[in-house]
Amino acid sequence: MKQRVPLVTHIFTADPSAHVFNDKIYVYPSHDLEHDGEDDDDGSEYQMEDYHVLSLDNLDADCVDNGEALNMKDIPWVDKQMWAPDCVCKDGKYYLYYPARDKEGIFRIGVAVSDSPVGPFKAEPDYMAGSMSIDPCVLQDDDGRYYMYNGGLWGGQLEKWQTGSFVANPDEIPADAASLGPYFAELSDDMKSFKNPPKMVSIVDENGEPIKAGDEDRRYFEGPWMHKYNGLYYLSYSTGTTHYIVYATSTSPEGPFTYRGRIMEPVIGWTTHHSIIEYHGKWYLFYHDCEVSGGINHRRCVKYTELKYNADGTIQTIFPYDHK
Ligand code: FUB
Repeated sequence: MKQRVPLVTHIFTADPSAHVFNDKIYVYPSHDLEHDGEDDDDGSEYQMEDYHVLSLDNLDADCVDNGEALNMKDIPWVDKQMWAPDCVCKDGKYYLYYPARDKEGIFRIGVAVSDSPVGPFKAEPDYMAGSMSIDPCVLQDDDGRYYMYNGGLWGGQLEKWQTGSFVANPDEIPADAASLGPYFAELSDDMKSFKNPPKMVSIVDENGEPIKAGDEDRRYFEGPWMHKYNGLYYLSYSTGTTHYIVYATSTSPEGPFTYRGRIMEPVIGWTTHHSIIEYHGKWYLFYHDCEVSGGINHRRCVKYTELKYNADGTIQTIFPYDHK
């Protein structure tokens, strides 16, 4: 597979969560559906209904679409919008975590289980108790614990949960107030519930001051990913309105995370969403853009490129179209 070209083009795919299971690469993307509807700030254009798992035997192999792995028609609590998923393995079982709107229009996180990394996945009948918002990603830590990070502003409804309950029309957060972070929760042993209610992690600057809500180049918007490098926890995420992928680090999975810099400059299309994996001693960033569709925001394609660290653990910024 070449870098910086779509993994597949027979369907539109976005929000790639990549993992290495049994020495193969598996990518869990959203499946963008084609339609002619308008875009809005609520993300109504993202009308996904199912998931397909992509796989690569190695980085020279063709990418395989393993077919439909889960469809919303088989999930009693889901009304619409199966957005960015993630998958982890525990004791030979694969757990697919996905956000979707419930029958009241509120985003929740569901879980579905399979004996195979490519599914089919069987969904639990209800969403995870205490879950809210979008974009789950799960880290399997070195000690065998599993942590979920999730949340997204605007269409992802993160700002609607500031009181602990869902508020349909919250006041705007002042620009000089601390920005919201993603939620963090440890998963229970059954992988289908949280050990404790999710709590927000804090992202701070080099002086330990919270990144402000008005700091749109650095504040958290959506699409969290968590990986570890040399024992440090790297929380990376999209800044949404400014279209960067940036990162912050901590010695603890719960943070606080200190902002460190930019991983990728904007891609073609409004959203930017990624994951990071190590494969055979090198590091790779999986991401999406709208180059193939000519900038149609809900017709995205998943790509990957190499990611490089500096000796001090900082990440070199990627310019997504510089190879051309
Ligand atoms: O794909 C729908 C939404 O767009 C995702 O949940 C966000 O991260 C953004 O990529």
